[in-house]
Amino acid sequence: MTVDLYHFWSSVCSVRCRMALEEKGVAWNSRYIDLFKFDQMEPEYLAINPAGVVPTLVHDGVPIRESTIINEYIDAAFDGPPLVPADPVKAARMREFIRACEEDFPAIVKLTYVKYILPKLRNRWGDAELHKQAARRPTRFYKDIHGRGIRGEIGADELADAGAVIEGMLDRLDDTLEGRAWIAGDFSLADIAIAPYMYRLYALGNERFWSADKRRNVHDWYERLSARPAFVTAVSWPDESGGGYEEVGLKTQAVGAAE
Ligand SMILES: N[C@@H](CCC(=O)N[C@@H](CS)C(=O)NCC(=O)O)C(=O)O
Repeated sequence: MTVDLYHFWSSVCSVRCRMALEEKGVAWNSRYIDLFKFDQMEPEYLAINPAGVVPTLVHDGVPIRESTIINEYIDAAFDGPPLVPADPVKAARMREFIRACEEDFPAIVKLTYVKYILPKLRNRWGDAELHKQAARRPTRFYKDIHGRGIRGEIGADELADAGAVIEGMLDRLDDTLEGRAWIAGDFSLADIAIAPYMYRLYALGNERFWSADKRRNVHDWYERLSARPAFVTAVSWPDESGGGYEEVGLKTQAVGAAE
């Protein structure tokens, strides 16, 4: 049996799948797709993921795409602790939460792009190359974000809107966690779906949004979440091009929620 994960160190969607694989105890091979070198648009990769995004899981030669679908697949296809609750109502709650996370994804991407990805790309490439690569993106979503980002068109208003979406996400998380340890009751793919967003917010210096006095439930849950070995392994994948988050002044390692 071969399990290959095409992924990138800091990609939130890749973190999701690394965490699910670790939680299940699946042995997997790393196929590194360097988004800062535009590997995601190489023909060999587009052949298994025409959208030119990571991650892709390839199990015995069969590609599975979309991080939340990959995680459902990982849970169903491999032995190990279940990551979908057996109770159908809890499973439905889990999927509702994951769907909401997907809807909030553009807000995380915008914030990330301006504050972290673009500075890293600019350290490596000039404007002409960045414009050229933005135009090559197979999806309208990334053509738009990368194109406007490079032209400096993702301005303060749009970032403030993204911030409001993230505040709403944290409120929803805090409400959902009232009286329970994990989002769907049992630890599940819902906790894994939002885990990398939290880590990214942490890296961007936003963990004050879940300080104990602001969002107590999120604060306590993040302490539990970030103590899980699978979380630590998933978020600690090295930046194989060097530099890591520190290169652009961000924090690196979350082991327990910071105040
Ligand atoms: N809905 C997809 C989204 C995948 C996605 O957008 N991945 C990002 C990294 S988190 C990516 O590959 N971006 C490519 C790029 O920036 O060109 C999933 O959940 O797998």
